[in-house]
Amino acid sequence: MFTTNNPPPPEKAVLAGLKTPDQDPVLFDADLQEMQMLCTTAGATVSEKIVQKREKPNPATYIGRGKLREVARAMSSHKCKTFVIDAELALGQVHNIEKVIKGKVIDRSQLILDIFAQHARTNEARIQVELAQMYTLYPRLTHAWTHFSQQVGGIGTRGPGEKQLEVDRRLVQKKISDLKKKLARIERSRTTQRKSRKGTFRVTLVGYTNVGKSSLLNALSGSELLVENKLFATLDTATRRTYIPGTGTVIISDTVGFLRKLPHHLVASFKSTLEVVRNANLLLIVMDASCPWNSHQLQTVNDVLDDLGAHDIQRIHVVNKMDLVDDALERKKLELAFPDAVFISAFNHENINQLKEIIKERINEYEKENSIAAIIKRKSKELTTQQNRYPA
Ligand SMILES: Nc1nc2c(ncn2[C@@H]2O[C@H](COP(=O)(O)OP(=O)(O)OP(=O)(O)O)[C@@H](O)[C@H]2O)c(=O)[nH]1
Ligand SMILES: [Mg+2]
Repeated sequence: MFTTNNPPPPEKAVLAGLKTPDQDPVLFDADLQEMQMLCTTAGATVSEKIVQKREKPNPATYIGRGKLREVARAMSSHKCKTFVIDAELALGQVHNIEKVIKGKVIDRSQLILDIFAQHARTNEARIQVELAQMYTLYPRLTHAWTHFSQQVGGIGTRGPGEKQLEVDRRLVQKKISDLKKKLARIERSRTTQRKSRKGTFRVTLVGYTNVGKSSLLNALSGSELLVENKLFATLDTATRRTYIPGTGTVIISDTVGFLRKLPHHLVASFKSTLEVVRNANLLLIVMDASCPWNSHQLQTVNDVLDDLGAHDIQRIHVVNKMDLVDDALERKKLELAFPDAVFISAFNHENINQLKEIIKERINEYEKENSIAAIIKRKSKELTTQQNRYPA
């Protein structure tokens, strides 16, 4: 008997988005294109994109019922069973949509969680993804039972149902607390490692997903971290030591990429991984020169950094993938849009030495400021001792 090891054909999906009058049209296009890239990353090809213009979402089905029937027709003509929607759906909406399309519907959070689950390689990343899944499951559990008792109602839906809900909720709560304990243990061992590296200057790479953070870490340190044309290729913090001529060794860390409308449970679960952002002496904010909405992406990055409490850490803006911009006018536009940035290519090493030079200057300034701060601290301590010895 012959067996073939061909991988299964990619799952097909119909993708839809809702355009409301209060939305920025540029951001709407960016979001929909991003959803398509998320689908590809998750392993599905988008057979058709459907856009509905509406004043506001339909509370029962999110997009209108007529449009939903159009989705169902598209799914049947493309022979696909998956409908992906650029929205956060309530469980009731999931049920109502699935009844019409006779297939499964996936919302933005679910799609992102699925990618994170596929890409989690280390123990810590797996625990963080599981924690985010539990956080998502918890309110849905309550909703599922409430929904059930409202729908069926009356005799038979009280006692045992409520008890079952209580049992399920307690199980999820217990799981959440176990996962948090495991993460705390990993975090403690990381704090010990960090203490042993105390004194070395710490540079952390941050930025939107797929802009080339891991590629830049490789270019700066000669490492070979995984680089992929996929969203969220990196979920773990990789740390490397590298030599910056004129100053010595620095520690450079790579981080998980950011995304607009990232499910907040996910950010909460990845907080300990992102500690490396708060503990940095210098942030390199990496951007993609070839992305038409890079300034919107920068806004998202700044918002997440504020959320993480990293607003006062000094930063260098780095515009990467300059090898993809040959047009002189386009280069000029980028220089005007990001006047204080360094323009590089991690791919062909354009301006990597210039970037190292700028990092060196920042380290020198930091050390100067630190030594001035140390002198002020020492002098004020001496003054206090003197005042205590010779009170007026
Ligand atoms: N042309 C070009 N492509 C680049 C450059 N830097 C990175 N890339 C490509 O961009 C894609 C993403 O690169 P990564 O380094 O994985 O990006 P990342 O920011 O670490 O992505 P995530 O970990 O998924 O958030 C890959 O296909 C890289 O080959 C560059 O300077 N020029
Ligand atoms: Mg990466």
